[in-house]
Amino acid sequence: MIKRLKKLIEESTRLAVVMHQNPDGDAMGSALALYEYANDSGTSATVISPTPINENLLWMPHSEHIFIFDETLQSHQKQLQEFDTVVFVDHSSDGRNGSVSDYLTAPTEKRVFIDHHPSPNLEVAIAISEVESAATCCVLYEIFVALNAHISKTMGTCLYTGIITDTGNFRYGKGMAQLFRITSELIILGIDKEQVTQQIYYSNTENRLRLLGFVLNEKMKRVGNHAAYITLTEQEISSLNAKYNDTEDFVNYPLTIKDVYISAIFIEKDDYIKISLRSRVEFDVNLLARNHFNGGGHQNASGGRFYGTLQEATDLYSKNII
Ligand SMILES: [Mn+2]
Repeated sequence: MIKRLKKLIEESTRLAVVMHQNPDGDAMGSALALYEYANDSGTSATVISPTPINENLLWMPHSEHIFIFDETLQSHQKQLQEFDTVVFVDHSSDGRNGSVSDYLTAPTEKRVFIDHHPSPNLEVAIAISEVESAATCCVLYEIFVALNAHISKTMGTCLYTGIITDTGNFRYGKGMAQLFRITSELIILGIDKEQVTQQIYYSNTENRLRLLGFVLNEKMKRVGNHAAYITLTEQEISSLNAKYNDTEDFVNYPLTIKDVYISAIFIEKDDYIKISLRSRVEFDVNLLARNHFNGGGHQNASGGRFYGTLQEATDLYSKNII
């Protein structure tokens, strides 16, 4: 399978590496490392993002070359038809890359996904799905090793970023033995671990921190003894001079309360409510997202959308977690 992947990349003249919407460190890390690998192999690769990149990830190597797809531009729609081969990274289900899939014309035989999410349903010729891995970056690292590829320091930095962001800096996730082994190998490679940590964990803006203070004080509610949730409107966010992206990771704060095991954040957008769900026990928030919130993800981290009012969304959540 991995040899077929290598052949597919080498035979491609225009390779698209597609990330999911609101790409996180793992999507960016795997896409940008693969970008460097492909270009080093003589294949012209382009990383495609369905939405703008969160500012706190723009320091990542090669991120200045990412193609931010805008569906409203016909020239962008046309550009997607130029790619003969596609690799989807860090997602493998329909709808996760917005409308990018709708405009790509590369045939199924030239499509690949590299992922670690359960229940893949994208139609591809090569499906690399490792649900026991903590990050897509771990899956990709093993692929590079199997291919005997040269892993540069910048590729290592990209992969390490995915590793720490998908595990909350080594706190949660599957495949921990693999994760620590790969981390050790990346450190031996000479990556600047400290630089990545600084960029990811010491990059708050003052406005984001003040928004967090407001959210924890005023907007966090408990459900029973073991769950909590946060609601927020875009108006509240902008009234504190913050941005939607500033809310990333807020959903994890209620989980740090001693007895809280399930957490959610509901953010009212123009025409729907964006939901992120987290748990730190057996409780499966992937199923919760799939069954009630038009989404999915992992057992302990998932997300979705709700078409209705904030009140209806939080009622549905409260009803289904107890
Ligand atoms: Mn991931």
